[in-house]
Amino acid sequence: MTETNLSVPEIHCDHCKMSIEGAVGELDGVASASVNVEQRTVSVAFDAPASIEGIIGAIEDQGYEVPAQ
Ligand SMILES: [Cu+2]
Repeated sequence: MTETNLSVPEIHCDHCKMSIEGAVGELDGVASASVNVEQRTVSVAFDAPASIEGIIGAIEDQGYEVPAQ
């Protein structure tokens, strides 16, 4: 299991939290996805076939920019 903590500065409310947790959480291989609104971070635990790139893509598909970490 890989755990990552991504900084997503555009996160600002519970809607962001629901959108991102929903999109990342449904990816194959993702065990858990948790947004911290105050810290503007997304914590993800995953195994293959999920990947960092795929997780970032899912967040971007929800309309959030994910800066280089
Ligand atoms: Cu929001």
